[in-house]
Amino acid sequence: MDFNTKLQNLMQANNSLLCIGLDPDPEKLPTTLSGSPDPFFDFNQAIVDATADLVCAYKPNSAFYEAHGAAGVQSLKNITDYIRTKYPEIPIILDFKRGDIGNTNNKYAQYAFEYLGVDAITIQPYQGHEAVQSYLDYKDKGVFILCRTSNDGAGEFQDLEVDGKKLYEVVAANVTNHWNASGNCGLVVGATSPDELAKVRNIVGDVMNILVPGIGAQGGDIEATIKAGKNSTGGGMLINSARDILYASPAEDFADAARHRAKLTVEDINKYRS
Ligand code: OMP
Repeated sequence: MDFNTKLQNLMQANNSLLCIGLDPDPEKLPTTLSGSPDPFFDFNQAIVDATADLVCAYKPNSAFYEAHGAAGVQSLKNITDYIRTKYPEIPIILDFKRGDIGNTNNKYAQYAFEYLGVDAITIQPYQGHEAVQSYLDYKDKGVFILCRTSNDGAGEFQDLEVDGKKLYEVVAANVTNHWNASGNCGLVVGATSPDELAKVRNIVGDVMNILVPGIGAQGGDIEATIKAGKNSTGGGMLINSARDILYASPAEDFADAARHRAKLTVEDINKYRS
């Protein structure tokens, strides 16, 4: 089953646009996990088991695993294998924001789609359409392209004017009109800039999925985000939250607390979808 169908099915089944970021940080993990041979796996497994019926996807960010070398990459492999086996209906998006010449992108794609077996990835568009074709050729996989990011300095390049348009608007238009021949592209737009999100939705039309990080720990407003980014059926967005849910409690009850926070987040999101 291709990524978009898998995502759509789960959005409907769970009535959810929530994507939980699996970004384990050793300094924030409950001390009860400190004796474990793979604390990241145990933490992620508990979070996934507690929230599987509340999400439309999980998004592990590769940095949190790569930072710990081979053991970290093994933890990432362990949790992606676990989700694919125990919850095959849940899409996994590897957040790694790669981008290089095509010959090198082939290898990044092999790592993500074949070694880890994830359903979708995030990439950066700086090297252009020809270079990212390596990813787009995996027609069953989702490819989320950075468009207008959530960080404070996002505008330094992304808001530059090119032929009367902002660079992020050019990215949105090119992806929609030229990159999406197989229908497997999505865009990343931060929840911290709802005006830009509304412009991107306007450019991409109704069908394209937009991955929206920046609610929760980064302070993005859920009402403004949903109103700006939803499509005509109240969907077409994956609203990502990591720290706010993962670390809702620092204690042994962390998974229950994460479930509670995730449930409130889904309810809050759904208030503004219709
Ligand atoms: P929290 O701020 O903890 O909810 O995590 C946000 C996650 O989304 C992190 O993994 C970020 O790397 C990622 N992210 C952004 O925060 N801003 C962006 O513009 C893009 C991403 C992303 O591509 O997911």
